[in-house]
Amino acid sequence: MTASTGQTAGTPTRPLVRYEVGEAVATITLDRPEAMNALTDRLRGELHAALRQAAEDRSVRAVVLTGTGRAFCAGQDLRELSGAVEQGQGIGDLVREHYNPLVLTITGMPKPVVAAVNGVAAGAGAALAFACDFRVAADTARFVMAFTGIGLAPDSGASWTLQRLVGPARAREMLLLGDPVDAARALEIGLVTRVVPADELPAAARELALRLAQGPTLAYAATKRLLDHAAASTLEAALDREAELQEGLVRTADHAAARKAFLNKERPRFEGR
Ligand code: T3D
Repeated sequence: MTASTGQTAGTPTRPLVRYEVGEAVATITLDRPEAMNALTDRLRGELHAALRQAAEDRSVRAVVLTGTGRAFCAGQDLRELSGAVEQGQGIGDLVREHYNPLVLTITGMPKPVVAAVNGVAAGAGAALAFACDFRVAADTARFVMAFTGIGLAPDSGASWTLQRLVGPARAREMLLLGDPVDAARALEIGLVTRVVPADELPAAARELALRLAQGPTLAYAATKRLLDHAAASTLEAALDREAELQEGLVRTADHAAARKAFLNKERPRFEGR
């Protein structure tokens, strides 16, 4: 088990992101419930550090991203944003330097990421959940594409991810109208994988993450890369890329073990290598 320290320049502060590892699953918890886990500069920094730690730690084979309290994440902290805008800070650079790397670290994570959406997910907070491989939601969760509500357009990849998850018409409706989409509707439109009673969410998300953590990690990483590549390529290019990655995977210990297990009519034991 490890946890972030939240220490900055000798001033002890409570961490805003908790990082815990157990049974090859890293659980990253946004822990600023008093402001619905809204993203401040510090929280984004701690989140990025936790995501990078999970990406780099080869003993971690699946990741859960969740929040404390009644929100998953309410997006950009609007109090901090007001201060920044009033001081003349450019938002384009903030998005490029702070939000985009977060999204790319999640989508580029070489292991599966499960969002355990424990409550409201708004704006960039919802976009973080969309960047994950799975979304398991509490029945109390809701998604609010809050961008236009504050006179902004989607960022953090929501214009890209949402329409791939629910189709262009529904994405357009959600992004233009900004009406909350509750958990039941989210399940209906394919935005989430599963909805469970709120008190069962941690166990349900962990169960999925544990299953993934016992799987062929390198094959999962390759599958994610192939899907992302195929989303912006021709069939010919996708076929080429499949052949290229398959070439590497066929040499892995996990593939050798699975081949042997199949021939012996046994269940394979994957070690993620
Ligand atoms: O580069 C950039 O910085 C731009 C990037 C933008 C990316 C974005 O994420 S834009 C979208 C930003 N987020 C929002 O606009 C969402 C704002 N919040 C809401 O719409 C609602 O609060 C929620 C739908 C999330 C939840 O509604 P509800 O009724 O359940 O709760 P509430 O009463 O509105 O909020 C509870 C508390 O959380 C409240 O604080 P208080 O009054 O009890 O002290 C509220 O101010 C605080 N809170 C909620 N969202 C934010 C927030 N505080 C700061 N920033 C927030 N985003």
